[in-house]
Amino acid sequence: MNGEDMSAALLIIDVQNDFCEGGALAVSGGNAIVPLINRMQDDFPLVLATQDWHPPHHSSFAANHPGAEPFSTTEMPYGTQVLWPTHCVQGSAGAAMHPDLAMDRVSLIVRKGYDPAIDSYSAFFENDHETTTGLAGYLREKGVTALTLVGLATDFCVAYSALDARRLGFEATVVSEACRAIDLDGSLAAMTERMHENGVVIA
Ligand code: VGL
Ligand code: ZN
Repeated sequence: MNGEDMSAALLIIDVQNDFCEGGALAVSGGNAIVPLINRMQDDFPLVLATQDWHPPHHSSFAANHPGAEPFSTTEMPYGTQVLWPTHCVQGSAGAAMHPDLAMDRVSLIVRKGYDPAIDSYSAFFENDHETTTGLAGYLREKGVTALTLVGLATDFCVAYSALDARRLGFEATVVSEACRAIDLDGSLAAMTERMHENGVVIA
C-alpha cells in the first residue's frame, strides 16, 4: 500500500480485556486476533481504534434491569436491546485495551457507549442510528475513503460499524480472520448477510 496515500484506514474495534479470554463478555478466540491486527497496522497509513466505555449504571447491563438474565432482550425507545453482562466499565481493567495490542500508531480512540440511556455498537452512531460519535467527520477531514475493520465482535460492533461506514459512503472491508463473533441466536449469519447486502467486502 502506498505510504503517502491517506485514503485507507484500519479501524480496530473494541479489542479490550472484557471481550478477550477471561473477560466479562469474552468472545471465543478474541486473544488470537491481536498479533494479526498488530501486523496489519504496517499496511495502513492511518490506524484508529474504538473502546467500549460504559458507566456502571449503563442501561445495556442486565444487572441494571431487576430480574433480567444476561443475553435476554428488552425494548428501549430506540429499539430492541440485548442485555449484556456488565462489561467495559469506564476506567476498569476490563475496559482497557488488550495489553498486547500495539497502540503506538493509533491516532484516534473513539469511545462509545458512555451515555447511560443508549448503547452504541457502531463506531459512527449510537444505537438510535442518529447520535453521531464524530468519526465520519474525522475520516473525511483526513481524506479517508476506504476502511478496513477488524476486532470484536464480528456480529455486533464490527458489523454495525461496517454497515454505518457503507451508509456514510465509505468503502468497507471486514477481515474475518482478524475478528471473532459472539454469535447470539444466529447473529453472525444474520449480520454477515446484512453486510453482504450493503456492499461490505468480507475478506
Ligand atoms: C459489543 C456487546 C456489547 C461489541 C459491545 O464490541 O461487539 N458487544 N458491547
Ligand atoms: Zn458494550
